[in-house]
Amino acid sequence: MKRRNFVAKSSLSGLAALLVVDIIYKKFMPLGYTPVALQESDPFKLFNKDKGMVVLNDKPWNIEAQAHLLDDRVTPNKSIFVRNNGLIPEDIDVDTWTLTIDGESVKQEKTYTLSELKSKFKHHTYQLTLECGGNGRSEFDPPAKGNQWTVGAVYCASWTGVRLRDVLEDVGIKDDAVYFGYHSADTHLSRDPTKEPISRGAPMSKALQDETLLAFKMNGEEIPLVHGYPLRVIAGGWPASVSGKWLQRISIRNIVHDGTKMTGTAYRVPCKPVAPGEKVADEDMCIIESMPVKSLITYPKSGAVLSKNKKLSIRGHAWAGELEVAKMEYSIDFGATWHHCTIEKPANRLAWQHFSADISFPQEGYYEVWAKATDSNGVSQPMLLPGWNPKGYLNNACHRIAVKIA
Ligand SMILES: Nc1nc2c(c(=O)[nH]1)N[C@H]1C(S)=C(S)[C@@H](COP(=O)(O)O)O[C@H]1N2
Ligand SMILES: [Mo]
Repeated sequence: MKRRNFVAKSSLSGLAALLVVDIIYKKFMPLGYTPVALQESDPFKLFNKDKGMVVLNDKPWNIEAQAHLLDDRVTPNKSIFVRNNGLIPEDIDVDTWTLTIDGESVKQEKTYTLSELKSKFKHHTYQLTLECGGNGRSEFDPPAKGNQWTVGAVYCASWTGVRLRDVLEDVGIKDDAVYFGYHSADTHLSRDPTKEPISRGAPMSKALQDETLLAFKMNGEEIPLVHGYPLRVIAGGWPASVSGKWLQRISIRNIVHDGTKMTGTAYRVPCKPVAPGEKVADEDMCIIESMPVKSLITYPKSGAVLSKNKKLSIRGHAWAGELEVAKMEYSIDFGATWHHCTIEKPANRLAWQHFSADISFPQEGYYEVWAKATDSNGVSQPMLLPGWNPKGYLNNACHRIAVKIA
């Protein structure tokens, strides 16, 4: 990994932001000098991540968790994956940070300071599952370009903020509004200020849900810089790309938002199933909305060795986009037979649900534990791969861990 490049290209204020505190005597610091704290540092330190996280890309930063790191009921920052399309903003000044609501379908454009947002509207806290649309991409064949996420691009944190709906009510929205689109402070990889790294959104029905927040806190604290400080739109249950970090502007559109990564193959899949590798016409691609049912065994870690005559207590989480998980099962015989897990109700709508089961193994040897969730519409996870699509989205195949009984 080219860590040195990263440091050299960052401005001094950017470095200060990463250090979290100001460099007091920065006027005496030699030009081009890298502070010791950063020389010694690595992405895990920069972003406060667990050493077990896996860096998939450093330009831009993309870092994923592993199943066993996601064992907490509410994911702590150290295990939260990082997905950036561009460069993390530098020089964030919360005192001058504003959010503007504009677009064809607002009665009149309006701008709020952060403190206005916080004081004018009621605060709400929800646990919300965010999964990258490309989570699981690494398994598709033919392979899809992009970050090769395995299973770790998902988390459920607790978010506190104001409802987007309440703010939109205050602004005044016209009857022809169909979509919202976000605009953020991150920089395009080319550093071209006229280009946005990403600008996505969702239909008004999603904007108006109780749980769609303009969040300023994650897990009860300021949102970490890399996760969108100081303001982020959060749309749980939808591809996490809808949850714009470093939020500066929301446009209320009278058309489907046409921002960067809303068109072509970006976050879109064939409307009807296609054969692997098949070319799909643009008009036959549909925008991903609610994410599919999925689950993750977070304990034990794959590769666990157990002694005979002992029961294994597995646990993990399951989620189903905008739906609830109705049933959770496990198999130790490659899906030939399935057994019930206990599945809890979600803390709130769009939060992942916790499951557990006690498993007995008939004899010594190698086993795989497979986990399968079924949503409230009766739709289950596929055992291996779901439908192929050009960019490798929506892989919700059953999670599998290896267990040895010795
Ligand atoms: N401004 C901005 N928002 C963004 C992105 C980005 O690159 N820039 N990436 C999106 C994508 S594709 C994902 S999967 C999530 C990742 O959120 P996380 O880094 O908190 O895990 O943020 C979304 N919001
Ligand atoms: Mo994503």
